[in-house]
Amino acid sequence: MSRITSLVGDITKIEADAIVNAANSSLLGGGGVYGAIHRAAGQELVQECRLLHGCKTGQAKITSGYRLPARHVIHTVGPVWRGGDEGEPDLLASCYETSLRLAAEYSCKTVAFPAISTGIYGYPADLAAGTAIKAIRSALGDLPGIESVMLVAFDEQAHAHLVKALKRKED
Ligand code: AR6
Repeated sequence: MSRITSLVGDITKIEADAIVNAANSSLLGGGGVYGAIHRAAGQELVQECRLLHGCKTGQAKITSGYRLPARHVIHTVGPVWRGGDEGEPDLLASCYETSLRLAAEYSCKTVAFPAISTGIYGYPADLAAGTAIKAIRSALGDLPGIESVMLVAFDEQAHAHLVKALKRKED
């Protein structure tokens, strides 16, 4: 069975060893999935984020999950979509890869991702789904400790892009 699955839902409700947050490089403040995760986790999450001194685009940092059902939050910074010729696919792939490597370092077996960069940062959802799945497949090749990666779409339309990309053969 594939270690990668997709579902429609609210990532703040997912019981995984780690959920991934789509943050900005300050790791402090924002709407979208960031706002939802911080509201659900409580004030302590932003306090820990202040100690991290930001994060570069394409990189990831980890904190505790506080009041979330998830044990950890991995904060990654996706690229802003500028048309696709400014390194966006590599940076987006790097978000997924570095998040999974960090999860494995912290012995996480189950990890849930939102569709990074596809909201406020404007990355087209179909392209983002393909890049995400390719990067996850590649990273899982040498991360045997990660048993399950859940891709959490916020609505049916976003989910359809994931389903389509998951059906595609490894490319
Ligand atoms: N569960 C799952 N997915 C969600 C949820 C949720 N509760 N809420 C939103 N989404 P965005 P970005 C989806 O804008 O594009 C922040 O303010 C949403 O529908 O949250 O990476 C940061 O601070 C979309 O598909 O993240 C940055 O400034 C996806 O999550 C900036 O936004 C990502 O949308 C990052 O922008």
